[in-house]
Amino acid sequence: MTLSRRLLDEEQQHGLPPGLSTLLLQVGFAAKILAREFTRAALVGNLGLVGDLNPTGDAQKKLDVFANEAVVSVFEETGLVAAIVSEEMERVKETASTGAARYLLCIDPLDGSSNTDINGALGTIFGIYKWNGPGNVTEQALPKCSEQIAAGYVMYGGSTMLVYTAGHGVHGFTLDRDLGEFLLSHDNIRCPVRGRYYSANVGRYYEWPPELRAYIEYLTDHDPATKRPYSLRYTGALVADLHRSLMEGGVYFYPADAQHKNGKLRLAYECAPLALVVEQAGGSASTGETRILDLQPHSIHQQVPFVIGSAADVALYEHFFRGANVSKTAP
Ligand code: FDP
Repeated sequence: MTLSRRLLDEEQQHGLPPGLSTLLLQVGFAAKILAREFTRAALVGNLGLVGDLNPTGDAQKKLDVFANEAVVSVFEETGLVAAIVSEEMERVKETASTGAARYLLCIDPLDGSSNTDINGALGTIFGIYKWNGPGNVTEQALPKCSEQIAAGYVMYGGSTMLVYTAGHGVHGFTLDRDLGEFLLSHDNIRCPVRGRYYSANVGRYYEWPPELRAYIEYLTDHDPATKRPYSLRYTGALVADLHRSLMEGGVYFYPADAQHKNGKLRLAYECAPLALVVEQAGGSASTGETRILDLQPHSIHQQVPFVIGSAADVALYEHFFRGANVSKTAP
């Protein structure tokens, strides 16, 4: 089943808001453009740095710039998007159709930039909100995370996958390059309640508080009854690590550390969209203290501490994070 056919069915069954399926199809179109460029980047001189920093201080890669320009033009041409918040743009971008358009798009065009030059997995993350018409653009571009009406990601790995939710479960599509179509490969994805994997930059272990170090001690302790030790999987791309947790169970976390006092990951276009996807699949996502979808962003590039994945694994992280138990025992 193609993406367009699946969206048509969802529209008939659940009555999606007008134009939403067009936007989700455009995600697919953008993904095809990006997948093609990522595949040939090494051959056409499109790897490496531009020389600038993005709004949160990361060195911009040529592919970051390409991906941003591609998604902006693909969504602008729909006439459905009033404003775009992107990791690569300092300010909210108002489109030519701001007056009439219905939606706000929050997007990380290229997740996992450090992987571009080593042929590693990459991603695109997006969240869609209703746009409430004229008014202060900056204020309107900061809706509460729970107001997202659709979200998802694209993963560029061994194959290119598009995973989305429009509030009726989570569905995964794989790009058939010969057909040029995304085909349904993972219908109604459910995140296992508990996994065997954890994903984190453990190189920052000594920058984490004792509560989190105790959590790592717990995960890596030997106890076959609770399937420990957990195995470490960290690709450098949030989308790829999250995808593993979503499919097979497990947990990804990026807490605050010495370099990232408020966490590293961006709330509007990384944490909130993935939180909606994972919750729709039965998992959870929080800062360690507060559910991500309950947050109200105060700025478009706001960073937060982040934990996401299987419900029981996130709950265990939160238990340790609260300092409820800094010994190596579980709740
Ligand atoms: P990147 O900066 O390379 O785009 O989005 C932020 C992110 O990657 C995540 O995809 C990834 O999990 C994390 O940051 C990697 O950060 P570290 O290099 O600090 O581990």
